[in-house]
Amino acid sequence: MDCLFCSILKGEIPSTKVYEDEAVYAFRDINPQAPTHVLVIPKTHIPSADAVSAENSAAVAAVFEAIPKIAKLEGLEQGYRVITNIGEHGCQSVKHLHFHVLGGKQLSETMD
Ligand code: DGP
Repeated sequence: MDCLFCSILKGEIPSTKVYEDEAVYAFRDINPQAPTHVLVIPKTHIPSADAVSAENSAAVAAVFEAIPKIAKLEGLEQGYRVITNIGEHGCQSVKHLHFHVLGGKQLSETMD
């Protein structure tokens, strides 16, 4: 399977690690949209949030357990935003479930 984020997990493509545990990897987005822009991914390949099921949702829980730790590491005490894009209309470009953690400034009120 040809997956960019699986290649990052294998170390075949370099990334700037922010956090890692047995189930989760977090690294800096190559094209940051805010002072902090971290991508948080499960180590298991799930194509998108639309493919989450009872069989794989533990990986998603692990991501959301990691996010507050990452926010603390990044000094996001004033708040932050977590986004996942799904499919064409959602502008998902990498087909490996990932959550954008954005912060470090006052974010806009719009989400479209
Ligand atoms: P999305 O559009 O939601 O699928 O987000 C994919 C993100 O992945 C996008 O913000 C840019 C980022 N990205 C793409 N290629 C790379 C890469 O090779 N390294 C890193 N660190 N980020 C990447």
